[in-house]
Amino acid sequence: MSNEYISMWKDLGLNLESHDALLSVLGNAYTDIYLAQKDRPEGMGYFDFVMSEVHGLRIKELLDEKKQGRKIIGSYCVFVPEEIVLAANATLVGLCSGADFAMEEVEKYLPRNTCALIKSAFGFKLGQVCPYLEGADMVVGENTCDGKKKAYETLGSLIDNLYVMDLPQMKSVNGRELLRSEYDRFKTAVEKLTGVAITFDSLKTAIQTVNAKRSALHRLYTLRNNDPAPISGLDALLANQVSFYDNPVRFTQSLHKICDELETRIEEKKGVMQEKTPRILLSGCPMAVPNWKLPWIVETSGAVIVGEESCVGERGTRNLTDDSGDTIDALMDAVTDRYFQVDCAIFTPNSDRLENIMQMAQAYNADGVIHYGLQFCQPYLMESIPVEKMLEDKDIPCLRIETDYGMEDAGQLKTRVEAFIELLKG
Ligand code: BJ8
Repeated sequence: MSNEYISMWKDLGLNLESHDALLSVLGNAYTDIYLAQKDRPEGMGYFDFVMSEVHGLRIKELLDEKKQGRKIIGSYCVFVPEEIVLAANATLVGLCSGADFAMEEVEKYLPRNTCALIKSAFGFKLGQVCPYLEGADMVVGENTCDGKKKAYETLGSLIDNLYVMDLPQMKSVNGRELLRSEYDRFKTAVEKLTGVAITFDSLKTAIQTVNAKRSALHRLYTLRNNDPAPISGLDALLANQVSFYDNPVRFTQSLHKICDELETRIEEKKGVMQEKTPRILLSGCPMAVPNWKLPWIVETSGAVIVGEESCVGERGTRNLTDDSGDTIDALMDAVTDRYFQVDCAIFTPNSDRLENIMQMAQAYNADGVIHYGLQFCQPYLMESIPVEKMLEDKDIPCLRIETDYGMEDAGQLKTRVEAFIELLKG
């Protein structure tokens, strides 16, 4: 590890010993899960590099930007509009994490039966191992599920720059009004933080930048409907995960390069697995880095993942923001309308999600759906039952998985996934 990085982490207040331990676990998992895959597109080399530098070069870049006066805003949810952040000349980074850390400490602050995603966020804070969190000028929490909502009250006692955004629970006229007023309030807070007034032009440009990133991801998603699959689900998940950290313009260019390569692969009928490999749609809770357990189990059990109905996937990127408005007010409306379509399970009722799952299963020719619910995540575990029922009614097999970030259940999960894949082979 370069001395430059070590002093950078020290200056951020990281616990160097714990941070080393985390990086070593992350590096080993990446080697065993990602680098062990066969026939990966060459363009994935870019994402391998980004991941190898996720706490190094990327942090240095962000800190260099900070020296130039640019602010960093961290978020735990796809309801935080990147458009508004970019328009104020700030950078948005994802803070959700997909690994258990400092769990004993965490359980002094949160009940044991809290989902792994929330616990992980606390573990990374209490263990002082997240340079994104430590480097952020503002951390945005959101009133989504009860777990997060209440956890932010406690997180606010551990960090001094938490901003909490209220969110509607229903897709009603009032709900939409609440979202719009919360985005106005957020815009004002970001302007205050950055000292930059958001203008019509800066918001329009930001919308176009974020739309371009999402469109590149859409291109990737569409290419995955080919058989043989030109890219693994693990690698596509990685692209989605990296989209939360990377510079958006560079990310978009790199992803298009991979898509060019995938198009050639498709023409040559070259895939990561053989033709007619069972195709799985994953649906449910978001998978943050380094939460690769279930995709790894699925893709080492004889199936390929062809889509992610998740916030680290299509739920987070499906919709573009209309940039055709001719006033700042119209653009703020467009931002609101775009996010109001996100079909998170915190909404009630949430029938859009069922329709979107069905649409994705059909578009990607999925043979089956695996619903991924984190233990103690009531919104997604509750919704998994109507999801399964709807799919069964359409003769699409569904396997409901409930798990956490630990590896203790990996063997048992593999047995269930293998049995499901056998069923799909029929
Ligand atoms: S928009 S999915 S990113 S809230 S897993 S913390 S729901 S108990 S993450 Fe999410 Fe925004 Fe919705 Fe997406 Fe709660 Fe469930 Fe835990 Fe969750």
